[in-house]
Amino acid sequence: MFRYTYNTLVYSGEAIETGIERIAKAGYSGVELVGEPEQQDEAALRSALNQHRVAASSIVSIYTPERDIVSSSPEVRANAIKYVKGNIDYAARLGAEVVTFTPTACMKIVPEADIKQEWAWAVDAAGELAAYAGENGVRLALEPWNRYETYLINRTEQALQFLDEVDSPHIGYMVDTFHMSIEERDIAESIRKAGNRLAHVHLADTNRAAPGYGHLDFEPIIQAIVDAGYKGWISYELLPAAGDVWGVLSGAGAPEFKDEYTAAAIQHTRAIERRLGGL
Ligand code: LER
Ligand code: MN
Repeated sequence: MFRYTYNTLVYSGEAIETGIERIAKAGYSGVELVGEPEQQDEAALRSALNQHRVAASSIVSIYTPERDIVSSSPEVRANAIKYVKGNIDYAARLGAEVVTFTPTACMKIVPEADIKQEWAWAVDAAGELAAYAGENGVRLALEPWNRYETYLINRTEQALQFLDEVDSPHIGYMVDTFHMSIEERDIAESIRKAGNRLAHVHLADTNRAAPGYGHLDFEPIIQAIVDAGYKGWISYELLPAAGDVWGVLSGAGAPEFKDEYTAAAIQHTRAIERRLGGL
């Protein structure tokens, strides 16, 4: 049986305790936290985690333009490294296993500097951050993003090349089926290629709604994750259907991502687990 967690990005506008209670009721054993430690009440968070017996599974880093690992500005690059280290500290304090890593600001879709130089900055930063993660008992997960959110690492083959160059056990490859449905030829095949380098999983359907609300066939994907021997968390990172990934969350909100999708997402994958023989 997988360990399931739900990304609280879509719970914006409510107290963290409310989200954790909802997640626990729906049968999850983990909660995926937004990488904004300074905006979160850690005492309230810890108490809700204890009360509902839910683990902090993972931290999703938020790469704003001020946190761009490959910015042409040395100050911004340094700030991005400091930011990810802060998320690693946060993960270590809460016992979360994984921090997500992508070496560009989200929705920056053209390079500022020479792309070979950007790649080299990214490899250096990932090496430094992976070492820091290892010292703190945390692992980084390199998440390729689709072409509308980044230009540097969009596909599995690029991510695996990057990981070869970083060459650290403290950073692995991350699946996000929404991005992969845009960029990969065969999602299951790409997961098989990543094999034991798999470090974290984001499931979402083709429209970023809960699995089952779009047109992705999750069965071969789940089978490939199992065949990879993956023992980490399965997270649902579901987001509203909008080009501006973050803007819509601070607007009117998206109520279906709360009770309806939280319950539907885990039920959908558990049904696949049962069909595949109670993995
Ligand atoms: C973050 O996990 C992600 O998948 C990005 O699309 C967020 O912009
Ligand atoms: Mn993701």
